[in-house]
Amino acid sequence: AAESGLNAWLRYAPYAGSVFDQSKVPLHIVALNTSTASPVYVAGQELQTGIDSIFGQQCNVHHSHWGPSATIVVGTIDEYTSVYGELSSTPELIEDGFWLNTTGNSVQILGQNERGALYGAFEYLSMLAQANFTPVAYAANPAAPIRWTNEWDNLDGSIERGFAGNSIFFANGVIVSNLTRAAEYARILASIRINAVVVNNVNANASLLTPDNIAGLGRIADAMRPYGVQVGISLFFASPTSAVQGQANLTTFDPLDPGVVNWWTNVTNQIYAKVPDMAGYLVKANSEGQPGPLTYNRTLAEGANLFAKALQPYGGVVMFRAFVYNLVNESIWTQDRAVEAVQFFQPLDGQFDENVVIQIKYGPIDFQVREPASPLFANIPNTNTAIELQVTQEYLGQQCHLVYLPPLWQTVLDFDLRVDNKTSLVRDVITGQRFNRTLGGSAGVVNVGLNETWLGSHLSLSNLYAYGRLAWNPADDPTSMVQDWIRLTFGLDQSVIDAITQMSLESWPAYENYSGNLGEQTLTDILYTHYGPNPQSQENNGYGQWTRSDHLTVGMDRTVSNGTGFSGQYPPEVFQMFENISTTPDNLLLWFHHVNYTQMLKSGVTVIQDFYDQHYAGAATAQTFVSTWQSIQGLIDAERYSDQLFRLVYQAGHSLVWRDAIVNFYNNISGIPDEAGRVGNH
Ligand code: GCW
Repeated sequence: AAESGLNAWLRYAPYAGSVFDQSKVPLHIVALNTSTASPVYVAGQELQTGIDSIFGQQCNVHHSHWGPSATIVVGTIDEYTSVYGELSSTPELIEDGFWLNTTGNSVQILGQNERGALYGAFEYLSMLAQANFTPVAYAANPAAPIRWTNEWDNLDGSIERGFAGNSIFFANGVIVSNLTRAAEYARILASIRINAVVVNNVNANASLLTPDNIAGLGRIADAMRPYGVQVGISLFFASPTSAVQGQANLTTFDPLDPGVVNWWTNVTNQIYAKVPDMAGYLVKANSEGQPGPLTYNRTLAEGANLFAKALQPYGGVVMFRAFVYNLVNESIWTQDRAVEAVQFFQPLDGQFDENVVIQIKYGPIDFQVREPASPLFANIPNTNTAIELQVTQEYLGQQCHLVYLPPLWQTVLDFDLRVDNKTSLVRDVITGQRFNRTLGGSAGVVNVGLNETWLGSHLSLSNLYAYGRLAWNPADDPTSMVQDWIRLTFGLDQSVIDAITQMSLESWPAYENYSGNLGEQTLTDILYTHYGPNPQSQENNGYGQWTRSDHLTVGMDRTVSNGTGFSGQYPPEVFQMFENISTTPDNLLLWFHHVNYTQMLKSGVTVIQDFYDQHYAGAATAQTFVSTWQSIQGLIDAERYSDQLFRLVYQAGHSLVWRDAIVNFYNNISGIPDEAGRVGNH
């Protein structure tokens, strides 16, 4: 059905303009590969399907030289030149890049490799689907080689922090037999140039490594390979002692023990026998109860390099997570979970093998509505890095709230860390540009499920779409990304584009305003659900997501002069800015400073009054999403219209619950009245 969400933004809705114009779009497609499982072959099919669907025009697909009339040629640049001869000028392409030329009679879509050719085909189709017939000729290259998703799928089929049903990969401890959805997911990911998926949860289970499951991984890889998407897996560090059926059972998982080295080498060899192009391993070690090298007094680098050495002969990479922390004690003023990553990893800079990438969450805590950029990006210049973003809205409304995330991600990607007093944007660190690294990029925690919308709500797909675009080009613009996505998803009506653009761009600021502003973090239930307001739960827990609120004061003192010292983990210019209240931006004030509720903000109101005002403002904005959505009734299909309306009405109501919970909490604890008289008993 047109309403089905399975095609995501690859809907290829019929073109409303004049009849098919062959001078604009050639009738013949030449896909320069005859193997049906190759990305170039798939690109030919995709072009055929797309053009048929958009223009109602059937094209023929050829797989070798075809020349009598204009064609759309898709293939690798090498194959093209061997069939059609040299190009007049050779575009500069790196791995996965492509050349798109629509200026001539024929359209050229030429990849540096097969994957690049497929990306180019999707680019061309995206233009056609948006009725963009402007002649173009350009080379497009990725900013970084690592453009991965992480799926937190458990082998029993459940998904940690997944809000769209059960796994498309696993059920009952094994890989599902029908992998149609895995192939469909790969298609969607290829269209946004994602090149690998880590299919199982970072809280991993050793039983993934049974011979049967390794064979199952081979089937997943086979399903995704035609789209140029590779498979990676998360590893449980203590697998050698886990009595994995079909594997040796050791008495130690010490990364320096020769038997352990052998065990992982052997398992890695078994995996590559079934998945010859496996992307690599993702490892969460010594974090949140997971075992790791520290268990044996080995360093995190020794732990990471154990896997790096096993993968090295195959060209695989280890994504080693920086999300390593010990529980902290709130009664000690200087304890702070935020400082731990730099403490663990900075001393190891330079000790990781070349095929290790440290995967760093955007902020030092955990996917909060606002965090400063993780200082770890500034502290390991001799190590490959990737940023970890979260598409699944764990703390941010779990897909029941519209929250368009790129403006949040941009605050980190565009942040200038001023390493050595030089421009050092996070986005240039992860691409390897700033410190001259060849490996790096992005990992997005997506957690798609069997739900027909993939993520649980139609509008949340804009986050996945934009994640892919940012992985390719971390400087891409949130507004143009969401507008392309709207046109592809909901059509070309200008009022639809305007309405959804406005809601999307207002959504993250609104959510921040009603769920915890001024850098206080998302005041949700910290202990378990991470959903709905629970300001009380921020205190007295070992997780360190504290606000240190009492009847007079609020905020975490992360200064060097009087607090946890976190601000000192940034290079000098940034440290100076965050160390001083006068130069700390209001939106991070309570992240860095412990102040009186009566502290004056740069905006000219007190902290407590700003809590009241912004929580009211944020919830008020959420009310407008309903009427804005209603303004496009009839301009999009009824099914998606009503499905999303239901969610927006819910969000509007829940935003009031958020607002009232938080303003009442602070009104009670501080006893300070709201100047506007909205809060408390009157
Ligand atoms: O955000 C927290 C989540 C955990 C998650 C962990 C992590 C997979 O609440 O569910 O575990 O982070 O990123 O490892």
